[in-house]
Amino acid sequence: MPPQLQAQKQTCPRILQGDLCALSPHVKEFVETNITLCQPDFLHICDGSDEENRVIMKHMEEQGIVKKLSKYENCWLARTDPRDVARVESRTVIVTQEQRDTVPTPLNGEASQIGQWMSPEEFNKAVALRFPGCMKGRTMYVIPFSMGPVGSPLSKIGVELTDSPYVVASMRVMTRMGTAVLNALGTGEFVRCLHSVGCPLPVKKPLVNNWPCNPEQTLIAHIPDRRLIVSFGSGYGGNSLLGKKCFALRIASRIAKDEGWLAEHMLILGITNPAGEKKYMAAAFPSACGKTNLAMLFPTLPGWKVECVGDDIAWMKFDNQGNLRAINPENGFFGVAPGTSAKSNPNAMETIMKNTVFTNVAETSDGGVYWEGMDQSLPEEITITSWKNKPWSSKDGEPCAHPNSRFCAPASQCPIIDPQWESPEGVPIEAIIFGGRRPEGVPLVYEAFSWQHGVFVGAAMRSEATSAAEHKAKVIMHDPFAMRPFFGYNFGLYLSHWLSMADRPNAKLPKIFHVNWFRKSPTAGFLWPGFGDNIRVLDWIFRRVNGDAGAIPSAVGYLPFHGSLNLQGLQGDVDLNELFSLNKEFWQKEVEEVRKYFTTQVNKDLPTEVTRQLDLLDQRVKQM
Ligand code: TSX
Ligand code: MN
Repeated sequence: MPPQLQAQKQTCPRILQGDLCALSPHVKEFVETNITLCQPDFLHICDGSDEENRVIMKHMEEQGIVKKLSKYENCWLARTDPRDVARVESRTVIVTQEQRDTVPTPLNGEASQIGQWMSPEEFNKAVALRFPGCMKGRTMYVIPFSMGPVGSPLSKIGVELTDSPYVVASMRVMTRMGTAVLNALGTGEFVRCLHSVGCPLPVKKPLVNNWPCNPEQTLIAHIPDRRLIVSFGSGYGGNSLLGKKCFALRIASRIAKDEGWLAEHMLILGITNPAGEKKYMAAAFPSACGKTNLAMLFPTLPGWKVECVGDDIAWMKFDNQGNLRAINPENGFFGVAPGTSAKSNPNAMETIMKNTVFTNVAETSDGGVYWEGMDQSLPEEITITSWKNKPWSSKDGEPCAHPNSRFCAPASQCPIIDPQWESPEGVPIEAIIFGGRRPEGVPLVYEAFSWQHGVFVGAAMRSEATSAAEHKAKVIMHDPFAMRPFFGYNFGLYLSHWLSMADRPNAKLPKIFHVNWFRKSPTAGFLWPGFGDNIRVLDWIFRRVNGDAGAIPSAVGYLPFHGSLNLQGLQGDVDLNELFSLNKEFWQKEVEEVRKYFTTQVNKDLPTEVTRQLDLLDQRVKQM
């Protein structure tokens, strides 16, 4: 312990719940060290019970942090400080001895777009500037949590210390939390997670919406070598629910590299054909592609059934039989609310009717929720209060809900949750799907020629996004494997790790596909109806995996053979020629853009096999 901390007055917090001495020595030491550092007035060791949750929600209600939504059962609305509404990439870092362990060194001293490094020295300084006394006047909650079903060989345990009751309530939904986890942990290893909103009491400035945060000093740091996550200044989502992006993606991707498995930003779905045959697929999409909607698809093709295992993260490991087994490490959905409707995702709408924490959505005068794209007309007498807690009318020109507003709901409540979703051995993945929002040039679906080609397809992923907040223009951004903000180590090494799966002696490598629901015609709108009709694409993928759907090789990969996509009963007509057309000039530009990205951003860490796959694509495009 640094001497300046030793000199500080040692005070013991009053214990509100739990028994410090009953914790395993490692957990106890982690808690005590951070009590000394953060100096909370109270300590609460979470047991995960209903009663505990009831008390915490009531306590937050009294403090004006959340409001009960009378229209539903046990649903709550939180409004944040408008400065704390999203993950902050600019303040998210990975701490390693060498910079190159975190990020590839870009060419010509450019800044890396695939992660941010901080040195251990700088990290120590940053902690010393922020954490001493940061929980004064507050309660430190100890949250033991399991990512994955408690006791599964694929699961991992974490302990989050936080001074935010909102985090406790959300972690209870998003993870398995409480006494059962401490029992499963025993004296074993766990990921250490420390979180503070960075607002000791009494507050220096009045709070906005009773939402404590410290945007000037926000920092989310990951120390993979120490299996440690340290987050300060933000109470929001991925910044504060440390089991999710910080643990299940960034830290887990590093653990997965060390242990020979994959931690990915992927949904997992089960799909059953009319003959009753079932397969599981995993899919990675950048934001704004409707990942949660696909995870809960309501198919338009008769006889098909889709069931949901997870909507965001997949942990996948080859078993002894060589099958790729996947679990969803999460226990809930932390989904974007705007755009979710009875049309786009009826299953999500049903999931969020009880036991759900909403954040930054609008509220109706009858105690319900509302947002853009909910697609529900309201009775005339109902009025709306915006996420900023102001009366709202559609003429205001501002959205009623924040575009990044969320629902946080238990996965078990999803009407189509898969019967195997908590299976400790995981579900067998037979297809991996990459996708992007590509208005131009990229066909509805194609299949990679090989595992190596598939890894290249993942590495070359791009998607349309609204660029930084300053300008609203749409740009096509690189988002390899939909992991750009979530890599826990050097992306070049990550690619080598993916390629190395092909060297496993008995691995049954899933086929890899790329889909694009968002191609537009030069004259009119979207070429593909999307949503429930995406089952037609999944059906083709299903039959490709079984070896009974036709395909023709093209420059980019295998395309569906003419007539092999089931279009029976499709409302309106689809211009298949346009939807699948390949344009030589477009793909030449795409190759050059991807080459530029690989050369400048991945530089010396790009595996030669990925360069080879790019060269092969280049040659095939030249022969078009
Ligand atoms: O989620 C979407 N999916 C996947 C569904 C399983 N969205 C919404 C994206 C925003 C998060 C889509 N939007 C999809 C899609 O497949 N496709 C589109 C584009 C689109 C929008 C509207 C129509 C067609 C395509 N048609 C009409 O509105 C009638
Ligand atoms: Mn996500």
